Amino acid sequence: SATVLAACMFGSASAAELVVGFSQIGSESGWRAAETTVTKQEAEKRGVDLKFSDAQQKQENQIKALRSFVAQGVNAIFLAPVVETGWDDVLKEAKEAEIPVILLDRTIKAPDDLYLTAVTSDQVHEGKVAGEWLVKNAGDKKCNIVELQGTTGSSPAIARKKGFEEALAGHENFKIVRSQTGDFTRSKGKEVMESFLKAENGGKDICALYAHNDDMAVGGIQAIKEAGLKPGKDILVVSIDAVPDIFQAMAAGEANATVELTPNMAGPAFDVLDAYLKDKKEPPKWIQTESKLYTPADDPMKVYEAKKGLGY
Ligand code: GZL
Repeated sequence: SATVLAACMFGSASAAELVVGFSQIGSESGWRAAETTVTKQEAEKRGVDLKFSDAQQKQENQIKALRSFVAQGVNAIFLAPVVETGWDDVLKEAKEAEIPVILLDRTIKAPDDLYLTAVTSDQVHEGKVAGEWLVKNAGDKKCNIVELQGTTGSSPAIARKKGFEEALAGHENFKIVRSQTGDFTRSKGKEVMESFLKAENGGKDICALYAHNDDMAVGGIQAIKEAGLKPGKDILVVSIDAVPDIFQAMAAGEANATVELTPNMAGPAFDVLDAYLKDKKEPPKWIQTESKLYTPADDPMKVYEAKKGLGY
């Protein structure tokens, strides 16, 4: 736009004129919906003109969106990359156009000069915290675990599996007997859990469900109940995100632990972008957000009330 052009011609754009293109994966989970809400709120707070694109979880739509942002001459791009690979070409185009790219909530496998920084949690740590809770709380009997993985090829699915397995190492009585993607959605999580229950003696041989996000866990809880078993008791339920609905499940005794992921990746991203546009100093390649374990001992309905309405 003319304002952006003027800003570019006469020095760096100030926050008032900043135009940022945001390629969001979609709204597959409550957590992702909250991230979108918070990103728009953070942009509003800073007077940033946010160009928003929802890719319906398709990488080709994200690549199209990035090309359109480059053509528009935005000042910066935020990208939540649905999968880890396939970004080099389009990120090279953004680099040639001297448009900095900041990754939100997921990482990619690409030369790190193709993006300014990544604002994400430590996803291996999240999986490890979930696994350590289970090892500590499932008793010393044989514990057969079923795993609902996140989107195939996404950094959280790869990392959360790795961290969880690290926690199980050395504890021979804990074993992942079935593992399949539920694509981070409730409906797919329920569908896959139904198949796990059928395959494992109606669920009687399953000690625990580990889901890479709460939405798949909530779908799994539904399937466990429909199979006539008690989630949270017959089958322990451990997941990640700390969205409001998992706290309702905890209050009902149907879920046992979740690892919190903040939906506010945009705040730190805008801060590092402002600093970079001012002094062109390269920030660290990773801005890490904190994780926190919640269990039913943490007054779940109080947490639910606090989180409800934050855009989930
Ligand atoms: C993790 C993020 C994941 C959430 C899911 O950083 O990418 O994507 O855990 C969402 O809820 O689908």
